[in-house]
Formats: sequence, structure tokens, C-alpha cells
Amino acid sequence: MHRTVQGLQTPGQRPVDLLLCDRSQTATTPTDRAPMPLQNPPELFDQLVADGFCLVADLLDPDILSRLRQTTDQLLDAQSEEKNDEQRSTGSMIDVGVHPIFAELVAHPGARSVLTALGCLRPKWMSGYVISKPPQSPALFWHQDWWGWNDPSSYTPLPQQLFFMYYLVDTTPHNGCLRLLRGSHLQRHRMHDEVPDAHTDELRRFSDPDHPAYQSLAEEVDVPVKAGDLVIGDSRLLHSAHANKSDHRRTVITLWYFPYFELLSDGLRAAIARPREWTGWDDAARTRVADLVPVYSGGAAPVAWNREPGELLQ
Ligand SMILES: O=C(O)CCC(=O)C(=O)O
Repeated sequence: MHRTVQGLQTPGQRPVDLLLCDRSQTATTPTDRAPMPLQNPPELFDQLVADGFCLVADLLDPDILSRLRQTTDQLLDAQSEEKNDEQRSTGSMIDVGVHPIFAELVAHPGARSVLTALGCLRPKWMSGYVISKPPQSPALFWHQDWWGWNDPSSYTPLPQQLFFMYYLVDTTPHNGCLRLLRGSHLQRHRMHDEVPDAHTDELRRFSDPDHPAYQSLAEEVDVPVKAGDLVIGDSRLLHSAHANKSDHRRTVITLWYFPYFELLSDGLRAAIARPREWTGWDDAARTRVADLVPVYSGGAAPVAWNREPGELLQ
């Protein structure tokens, strides 16, 4: 079962199909339903490795979607104006450790079954954020999120770290859908040099609206989705989001997984497995994600944090 999405194509390039989950074979209890069979996992894997991203349609059921909308709206309503001003370009950056509902999403059976289908037998999870673009807010800057560029594996095809993005509303270029540069996880693009480290306070604040980090590029690929679809991407992939020109919030929850944690170098595993606090989670939430928490018991020094790719990225 495939759905081809308009917009996931730049001129002269092949379309990208959404791989659909077959809900007819699932149980009825909301988040404890049986894993949903994926159509053609090898195709999903090939897209992820070659293009740096892939899509799984219709992963979240209406129950969890509605509970996530309710919780994120409450959290967003409580944000201060000062915080909003600091993050005009990104939108909110609320840590998912503030509320136990996000543990349900981290350990969601559908997400687990996608990871298994991609050959990730012992995936790990590190962190996540509620990123909400307010109505009438500017574009997000071009960036990539990999911080381990000092590790030689960064210049090889298999992804070290993946984003799982769940948009809570349907998205289009009008309300701030994701856009990305296909293949930029493995090939240098001029944006790597124009905006070497995009995670600066100035870019977050949108201090200079004419900065090249916000520009539209001819080769960018729009990724419009339906609420509840899952966008998977390699953390090395250059991506950004359109301005939200609508009168409604556009919220995404981004979760960060390590699909092949056991295959990573000691230095990366040491860096990933640092203890983390989830101050708003109860015991049930911690238990849900227990097998996804990375552990490293060796003696290697953690790989130093470096978000700028080296010369090996050509
Ligand atoms: O806001 C978006 O659509 C994208 C968020 C993003 O770039 C990220 O989580 O790294």
C-alpha cells in the first residue's frame, strides 16, 4: 500500500512513496496495539541510506494524537514571551522529559516495529523536543544535527543517529512543513560552508531575516505530511522548515534514536550514554523506555562534541 505525496520531488528526481502501515491487523488498545506491518522495509531502508530520509504514513492513531495535541498545547500556552522571542526561528524547544506522555511516544510499538524493520535490533533513544512554530512565524534555518563529526563513521553510509519527527497537524509549505536537501548527509552542499554551525542564538532569534540560513533553495525538497505520519531522517541531513504563514500552531515532536548503537565506536557510545534526567516522568514512564536507554560500560573517552563536518565530507 503506497501513497505518493506531491511536493516530495524536485524537478528531474524520482518521487518518494510513503510506506503505509496496515491498521486492519492491529489490536484496539491505543498505544499497546500490536506492531503494524510495514510494506516493503528494504525500500524504506534504501531510501533512508541513499536520500537521508524516508516516510511512514499513518503511524499514530487518533487517540495518542489527540492526547499529544492536548498536552503540547498546555505546555506551549505556558511558555513565556521571553522564551518565544529567543526562539522565533526554531519555535519552542520543550524537552520531552517534562511529561510522561512522551515516554509513550518514545516506546511506541509502531516506532519500535519500524526500527526492527530497518534492521535495528537494539536501538537506543537519547532525547527529544516539542518544536512548535507559532502562527505567522518565520522560517527555520538550514542545519544538520549530527554532533559526532570527529568520529570516522560519520563519513560512511549507515546512519549513526536518526530523527523521528511526528507532526501533530497536516503540514504544507504554507504552515511550515519540513524541507530538506536530499543526500546532504553523505555529500557536501554549499550550505555546509555558508552556515557551518547554525545553532547560534542570533539564528534562533531571527535577528537578521536576510541571513542565507533562511533562504529557499531551488533543490530543496518539501516534505508535507498528514498528522500522525512519521518522518525518519539521518541526523547529518541538512534540513529546515518553511515559515508558518497560517493562523494556527504547527507542532512537531522530534525524537532522537541511535538505530545501530552497538555498532558505534566506543567513543560515540560513551558520549551517547551519559545519564539524563526526565524530571516530569513517573516510574511507569521510565519503565516503558528502559530497554531503549543507552548504556556504556567501557573506559573510552567520549567523542568530543563537534557539529561541523570535516574535509572528508565531499
Ligand atoms: O520544525 C521542524 O519542522 C523541524 C525541526 C528540526 O529541524 C529538528 O528537530 O531538528
